[in-house]
Amino acid sequence: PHGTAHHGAGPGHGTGPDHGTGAVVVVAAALLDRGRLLAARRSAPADLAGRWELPGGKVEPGERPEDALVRELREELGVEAEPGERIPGEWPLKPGYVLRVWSARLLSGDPLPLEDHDELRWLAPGELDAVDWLDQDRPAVAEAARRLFGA
Ligand code: 523
Repeated sequence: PHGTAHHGAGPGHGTGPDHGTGAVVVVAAALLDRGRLLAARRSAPADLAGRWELPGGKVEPGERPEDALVRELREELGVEAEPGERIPGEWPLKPGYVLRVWSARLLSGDPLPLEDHDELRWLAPGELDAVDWLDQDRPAVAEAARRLFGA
């Protein structure tokens, strides 16, 4: 999450624009392994710390969203993952930022909270309400669960 685009780059400047609205696209993974979904607890910033999210980050200029997803999972969790289907929908974050979600399959590595997180949990389909998701992630998690778990 510490690429060149992140220093002083505001919405629509430098960081991967959404072709259409000008919003910055934040990609996140519904990362699956053995039928469970990974939830990650944010350690920063203060207003988000302690809440749980689908891991991901901002798309950099010229970067494909799927590539951004792979990069973020490598940086933040130390794993290799393969993006799958896009979860239909787009969820507003702070002004000028939108969240888009892809399913992803764990290829190798055991996720560790290397950056941005202080705890990780693999959730079985019946456990999705067990963590305090960020408000903006809730509808994305629900849609991902519907599609991936038939929940
Ligand atoms: N969210 C969010 N949910 C969610 C993600 C991956 C991100 O609400 N599942 C928000 C949190 C931030 C913004 O989107 O307001 C950017 O996410 P962040 O900080 O994880 O993106 P990075 O890692 O690209 O950003 P830097 O650490 O600043 O480089």
